Amino acid sequence: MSSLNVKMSSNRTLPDCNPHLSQMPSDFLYHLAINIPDTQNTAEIKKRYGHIKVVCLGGKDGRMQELAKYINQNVYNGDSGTDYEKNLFADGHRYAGFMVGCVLCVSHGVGSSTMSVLLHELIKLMRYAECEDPLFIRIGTSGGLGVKPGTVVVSNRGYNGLLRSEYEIAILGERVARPAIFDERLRKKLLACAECLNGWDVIEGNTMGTDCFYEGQGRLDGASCINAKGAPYTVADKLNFLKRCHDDCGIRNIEMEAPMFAALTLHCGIRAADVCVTLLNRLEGDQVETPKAQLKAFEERPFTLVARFIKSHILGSS
Ligand code: R2B
Ligand code: URA
Repeated sequence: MSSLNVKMSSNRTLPDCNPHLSQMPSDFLYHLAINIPDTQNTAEIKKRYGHIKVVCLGGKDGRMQELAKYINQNVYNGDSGTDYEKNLFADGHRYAGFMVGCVLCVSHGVGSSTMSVLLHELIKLMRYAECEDPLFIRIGTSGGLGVKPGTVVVSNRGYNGLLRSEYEIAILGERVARPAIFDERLRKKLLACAECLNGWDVIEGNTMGTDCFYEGQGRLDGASCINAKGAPYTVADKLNFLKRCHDDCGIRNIEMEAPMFAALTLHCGIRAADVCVTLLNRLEGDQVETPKAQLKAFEERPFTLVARFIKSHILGSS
């Protein structure tokens, strides 16, 4: 079912990442406000979510609602037969989720901590619903490195701010580092959908995901701009760092979730991809000043690629 050879529990397609789950009689997915009253009989949740094949994730509620609309129009020719405007996770007041056919579009907020809470609960939801090999695709925005604004980057690996391709987390007071690699098969299929696009590029590259938008991404325009030695860092320091990212690590874009997203999905046996449009070239500046209309057009680029992928590889018609 996945690129990882995970051991399955006996009664469902659940990788054995948490042996406690099978001992829990019920499970409340708190941030989604979804109750699993009987973990041994999940027929109801299977009826609602068991057909999901792709989970699309993006930062903003509104963008995910737009994506559901876009998929209804462009994948299902306006006739998905689903109420794609209904926010399924409204009662949790944290994230928004919209179902369109076999696709679930969910917002994850900014950064790894908010997205990881969501991922834990969504992965469990997919498992309780016995979804078969659901694909998780993040559709996001990012800062580019040496690429034209508007370029879409399909990530190979995530890199953290220390330029390591891993996600580091403290578990029980100890450092745990997990590899941050996206699924190769899914990445290749997405890249193959990039033919004949209207004047914009889709490239493969590594993606740095930081915990801080400002100093973490080497910006000079945050409330603070101070290096590890306690001194202000300069334009030259920033450019040196960004060039190292580009030349030594093959990083082509910077956002705030890639290492965690790659690592947690790989660890849990979920095939995942990160597809982000670049809003600016970070070698040329820090401020995101993309005009509203341009931002909308740029944000639609990953929609186009992912919709093509779903149409040809998931629904099998192009
Ligand atoms: C890209 O954009 C957001 C920050 O503005 C963050 O979620 C990300 O990864
Ligand atoms: N999102 C980021 O995290 N960084 C950018 O530069 C732009 C969008």
